[in-house]
Amino acid sequence: MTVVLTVAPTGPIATKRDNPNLPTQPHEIAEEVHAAYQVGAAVAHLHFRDAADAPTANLDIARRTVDLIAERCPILIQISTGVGLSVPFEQREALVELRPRMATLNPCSMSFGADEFRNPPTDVARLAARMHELGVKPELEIYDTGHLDACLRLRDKGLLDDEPMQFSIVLGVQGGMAANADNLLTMVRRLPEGAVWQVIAVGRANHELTGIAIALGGNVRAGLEDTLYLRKGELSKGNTPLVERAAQMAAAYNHPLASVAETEALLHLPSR
Ligand code: KMH
Ligand code: ZN
Repeated sequence: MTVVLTVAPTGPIATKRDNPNLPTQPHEIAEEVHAAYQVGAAVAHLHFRDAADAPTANLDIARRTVDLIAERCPILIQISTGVGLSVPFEQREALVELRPRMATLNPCSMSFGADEFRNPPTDVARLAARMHELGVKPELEIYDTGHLDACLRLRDKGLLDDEPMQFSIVLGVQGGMAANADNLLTMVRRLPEGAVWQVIAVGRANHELTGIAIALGGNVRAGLEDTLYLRKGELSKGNTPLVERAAQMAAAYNHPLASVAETEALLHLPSR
């Protein structure tokens, strides 16, 4: 049983004030992704920042970052269409025009900490259809049981590539499910037959839930998007210590990390 390890180096919320090792600029992100690839990550989940470090869907910045990564390693690129809470949906959805191998699809609006994450149903359906047209594999971000149901409705309307469906079970966002094993198990049990899934455990429970997900046969994500700390009170010195820790956990459970080629095959990624 292999584990697909995704690095999420940046995210939409944290700043260098929260952790000075957060990569925000294209060359910084590319260096961190390359280091993650070298310790076993097969997928890079990307958010972009402008010159002032604010979240952006700017296509030039996105293209530059993806190119810098491609110069360094063949890791699979997954662009976040979540982008940032203040970025309009029309800008977010344009990122899939770059035709990354994968992109996230957030099916529902929700509270997100003190803010709102707006994913109106008609916009989500349009983005799903466009990703389907472009051959961009969706990673479905589910923060609650109703989000899974929304994805199944999109599938039933023929708007999703369901061979196989790929889910991120997101735990620990204030506004979504709390980060505990009970919620993770509930979601895993509800997934459709044949689905591929990973856990995204935000905050303090990141380490424990990553371990539980590996034990259950799931995939995992590691990086500063999900936790800024290696352990309580100790900021992670970049993404590599978090990615290494997840890789070590997979090794301890005897679940080898999936290579890029194995991940492409597992997810039936359309070739480029
Ligand atoms: N930031 C995570 C809570 C996305 O980028 O589309 C969820 C996430 C979603 O990674
Ligand atoms: Zn993200």
